[in-house]
Amino acid sequence: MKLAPGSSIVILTGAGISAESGLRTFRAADGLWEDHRVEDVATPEAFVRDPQLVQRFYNERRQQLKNVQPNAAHHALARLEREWPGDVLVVTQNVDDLHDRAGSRNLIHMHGELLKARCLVCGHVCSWSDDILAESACPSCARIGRLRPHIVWFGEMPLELDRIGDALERCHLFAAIGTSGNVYPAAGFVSMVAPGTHTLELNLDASMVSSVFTKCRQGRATELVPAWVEELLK
Ligand code: BV8
Repeated sequence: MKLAPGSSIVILTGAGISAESGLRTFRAADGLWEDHRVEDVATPEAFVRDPQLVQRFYNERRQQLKNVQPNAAHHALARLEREWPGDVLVVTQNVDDLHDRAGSRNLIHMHGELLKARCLVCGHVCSWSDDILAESACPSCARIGRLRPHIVWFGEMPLELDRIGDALERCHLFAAIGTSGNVYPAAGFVSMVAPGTHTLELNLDASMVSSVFTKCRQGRATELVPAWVEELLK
């Protein structure tokens, strides 16, 4: 793929880019956690109904982050951002910190971050690497037991959609990596780019929106992504 230097690139990533780091994807676990459908745990209603269950779901996943590392695909995207003579924006659906640890800076976590907590009283968002407990206090307003994961649940508004929409309209290349195209509005991004924009899907299997992309490559992210970055930078 030949792209003029200075072209801008937007890359959407999903759970598949973190799979080879050992973090389970949603579909692989057929969307189940402790016999609950993820869609039933990752919702504001679930948090009201059973806050301890929802906190435990995120506390366990937050703890998991301490045992995993970014993989070659995360590192390749950070290299692309450093070496490409144009804008590179990574928009991730993932709530892990693997892109951050790989060195991606121009990065949007559109579904929030496991390593952040948000206060239900004052709205303060802070870094949070341990369990969120009933006795946890907000560092800003000091309220006890009013912290939630800074995560976008189903039915909630994803973050920074305006900034993402602008980048999609302006980009010359849109790539989606490791996402099944089930979850909106992320799955609709490929249809938001300007006519004539190159679109590429890198994924283990076909996704729900593969037919919309001008090019699809199937395989593991740790193989496809470094090879694709090498091709672009050549
Ligand atoms: C919104 C944080 C309005 C949580 C997530 C009914 C009621 C309410 C809402 C809806 C409804 N019907 C539809 C909706 C909209 C809903 C939605 O899309 N639901 C789906 C289930 C139908 N969306 C929302 O609610 C969103 N908000 O709509 O608000 C709105 C609309 C427009 C504009 C403004 C406002 C909010 C969605 C965010 C939910 N939160 N994450 C948490 O993590 O706990 S979503 C969560 O699931 C992930 O973040 C991720 O986005 C999604 C999982 O998707 P993927 O990342 O694609 O992962 P998946 O496992 O599915 O696929 C992995 C892929 O990788 C596979 O294809 C596989 O082949 C591939 N793969 C595997 N291994 C590898 C690999 N590829 C390469 N290499 C490998 N090694």
